[in-house]
Amino acid sequence: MALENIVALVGGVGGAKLAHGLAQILPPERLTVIVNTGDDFWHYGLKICPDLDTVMYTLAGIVDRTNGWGLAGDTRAMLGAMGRFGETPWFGLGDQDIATHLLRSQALRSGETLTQVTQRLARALGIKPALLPMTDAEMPTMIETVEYGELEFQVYFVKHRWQPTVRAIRYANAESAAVSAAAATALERADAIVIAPSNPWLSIAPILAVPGMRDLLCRRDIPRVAVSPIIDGKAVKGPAAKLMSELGYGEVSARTVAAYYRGLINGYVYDERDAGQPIHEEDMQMVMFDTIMTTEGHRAVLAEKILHWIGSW
Ligand code: FO1
Repeated sequence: MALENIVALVGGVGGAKLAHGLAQILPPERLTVIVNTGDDFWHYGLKICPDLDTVMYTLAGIVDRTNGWGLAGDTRAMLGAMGRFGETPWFGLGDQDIATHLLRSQALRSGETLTQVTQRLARALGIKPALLPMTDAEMPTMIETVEYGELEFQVYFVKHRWQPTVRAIRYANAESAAVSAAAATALERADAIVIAPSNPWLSIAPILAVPGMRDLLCRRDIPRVAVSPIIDGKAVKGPAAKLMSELGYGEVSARTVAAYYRGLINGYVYDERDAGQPIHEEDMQMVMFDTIMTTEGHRAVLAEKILHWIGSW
């Protein structure tokens, strides 16, 4: 099957790596990356979009490779200066990173949509594939915790280092959000959907919660594949495994993630390190690859294998 147009659904660091792999092997006009914005928040008057920025900096080759987010070589002088006023900043805003937030906040305040300003910033950084927020509306992910009640996503994730016990997750304002026109057009033209190995509950579920998104994804019979973020019962990065236990999904495994995506995907990629626990799901094709993307080369190899596999269906 000829796969012209590919749409990737991605969250933060893991998602950015696969998006980068796809960007390395596809002509830019054939790739659209739709990014979770449930993690977005206003902080010191700035609109911060961590996942959009992580993907943008990764595709531009300027991301901090140690953290996987933020800018390489950035400094924290502004946060230091906050100390003079008695502030104890908990969110690591880099001095250069603030330029992105300032320009974005100004654009939003003057009436630009998040889609418009994201495309403008990405283009300025030399990014050629379309990089789109899942919606132009604010749809913040809210985390109901046992210890602190409901927390904004970044308060849970960064301030409390995702240690509180999660009882439930809510995608606030979802009822009045909509898929942006640009994302809807990309999905209508898509020949395949690739769901990155991002956290299913914190990164992918908010995208799926945008009204109309599931219909757009499932309207036509095209390959819709997800890559497991769980390898050998552990999350590659972040709280996915911890959340699975807390939300009562039972076994922490690649198999549980496949079951979670039931009804949405028709193909599933899990890691060959899980060969000992083969996965079978009705209406899902399965394949095992080496999914750990330690180098830029690995990202492209995984992206190539996925596209080659779904191209052979
Ligand atoms: N993650 C952290 O763990 N600590 C931080 O201080 C932090 C700052 C930060 C600043 C800008 C940005 O774009 C991302 C940042 N992140 C930070 C990452 C981010 O909060 C999370 O990784 C994602 O929201 C989860 O996908």
